[in-house]
Order: sequence, then structure tokens, then C-alpha cells
Amino acid sequence: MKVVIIGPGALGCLIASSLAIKVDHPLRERLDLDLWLLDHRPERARLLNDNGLVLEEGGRQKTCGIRATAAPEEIGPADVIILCVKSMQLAEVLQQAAPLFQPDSILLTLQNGIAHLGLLKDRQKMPPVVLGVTAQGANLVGPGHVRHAGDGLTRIGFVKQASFSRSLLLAKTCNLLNYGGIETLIVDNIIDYVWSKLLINTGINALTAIERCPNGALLELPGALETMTAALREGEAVARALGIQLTNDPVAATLDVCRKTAANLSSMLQDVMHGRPTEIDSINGEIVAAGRKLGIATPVNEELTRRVKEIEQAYSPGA
Ligand code: KPL
Repeated sequence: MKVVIIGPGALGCLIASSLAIKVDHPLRERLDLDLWLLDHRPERARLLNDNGLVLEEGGRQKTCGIRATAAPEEIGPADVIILCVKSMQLAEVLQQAAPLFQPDSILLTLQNGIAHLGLLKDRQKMPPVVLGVTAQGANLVGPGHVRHAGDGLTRIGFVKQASFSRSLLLAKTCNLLNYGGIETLIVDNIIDYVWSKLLINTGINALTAIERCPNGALLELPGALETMTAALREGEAVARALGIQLTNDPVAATLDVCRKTAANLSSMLQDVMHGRPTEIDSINGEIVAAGRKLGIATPVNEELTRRVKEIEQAYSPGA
């Protein structure tokens, strides 16, 4: 099975290194895996290809080899393509990835937020989409060096009914991820999980980016819990109006994630710290946009969106 992970960010490096370590394992002949990492930056792809990936877990570091490239033609048609890029990079990445697509491929997307749903729906000439949401915590320490900051379940599922052969391929993908230590489950109602995770990100990401604190600090910061709860209740109202069956109570679930990933820096805080564009439009911004269409007021999400955009605008040029 040829598997290509696109995007050497924190999650991409976590999945790639978790699988690559198994490829390096003495039983590798039994593991039918042809693993690649696709980057859009040729110089970084060369670096990762030459030096491998470093996975830091529980204070220990493991290095593993990886075939990394910026040329999709070098990889050729693949069975499974795992998209680990930010939602705002998705349109460009899908164009770059076209040489990987073959009639039987599947495309697994692991983006935060929901902006990618519209984009994937409108696209032609693309393999069937498997949506994924993950509760894995990962921080990128440097190029190809990832720190595993917390385990959590990954759920994956087709958006539309899939053929038997593709369902089989998804089952193989799920097994492979589990074998690599990324605990994964196939679900029928993936949209409900995507929305439930969206709400968790709505409650945590913007606030941690604004307050510049790890996830767990939101439990103690004066006023943070009130803002978080209000943002989540607005998101819940929007989700319910859209007929989404949330899989949990969003406030309880978000508090639980804050506790379990207490030391983790949210992906949005990491973006802000590095002066990178954030996913605010795909997270709180999507709640605001959907609320507007439905006539549901979302003032707290509006304010969080505005404040994160203000932070982005204040990045120093060239950062
Ligand atoms: O998904 C996350 C993120 O940082 O984007 C959470 C769940 C908030 C963990 O940090």
C-alpha cells in the first residue's frame, strides 16, 4: 500500500514518524507499506529526506528515515493520501497532489475547523474524501522534529457512501494507523464528529492565542471560562440549527480537552508565536458566517475572530 502524507507540520510529522518507525522495524517485510512525505518546499524536503524525522515522546527521542520529496511525480499514483496541511493551504496542495491520484485512491483530510468541507465538496477530479478528526497533541520543535504532546483518539469516515474496495482500503488505513500507535476508529457519522471537534477548537484555540497560554491555563485564567462557555453555546446553537448531532456536551468536552492537553500549546497559539496565518476563519469565523446565514447571533465568536485577526495584522513584516 502506497501512503503519502502531505505536509510536514506537527501532525504530519507525528503520523509520518509513527509509521516510519514501524517501517524500520525488523518485521517490515510483512508490512506492505510504501511510505512517503510530500512537502511543497524542496529544500526542506531534501533536509527531511537526508536527516529523517525525530519523534520525541515521554522525554525520549527516536529518529527514523523517511522518503520526503517536493515532487509528486517522483512518488506517482498512491493508494492513500493523508492531508495534514492547514485548511487555507488545501486548494493549492490539492493541485500539487494531482499526480498522486489514481482511480482507486482515497483522500484522508485531517484539518481543524470546517472551511475545508465546502472546498472539498465543490472539487472535481478528486478521490473520495475521508474526513478525519484527531485528538492527538503534537508540537513541531523544528523541521522534521515533532514532540508528541498527548494521545487521543482519531476518528475517520467517508463523507459519502463508498465502494466495497474503498471501504476495504479505509479499513487497511485504519489498521495501519493503529499499528503505528495512532489510535483510530472508523465512524459513520464523521460530520457530527467534525462539528464536535470544531466546537472544541472554537473554545480553546482563539483564547489560547489571545492569552498566549497553554490549553490547561484556560481553566484558571480569570474570565476565560465564561468566554469559552459563551463561544461554545453560540457554536452549539448554530450546529443544532444545521441538524448536526453533536457527539457530546461541548462545554464538558472542551474542559476535558483542556485538562488532558493542559501543557499543550494549541495550534493557533503556535501559529501566532511563529507569525504564521492562523485558522481563525475556519474555526470561530465559520461559526460567525453560519450564524449570520441562520439568523443566530454569535457576538463572542465575532469578538474572538476580530482579536485574532488583530494579532495577525500586527505580525512584523517578513516574520
Ligand atoms: O486541536 C487542537 C489544536 O491545538 O488545534 C486542540 C484540541 C485544542 C489541542 O491543542
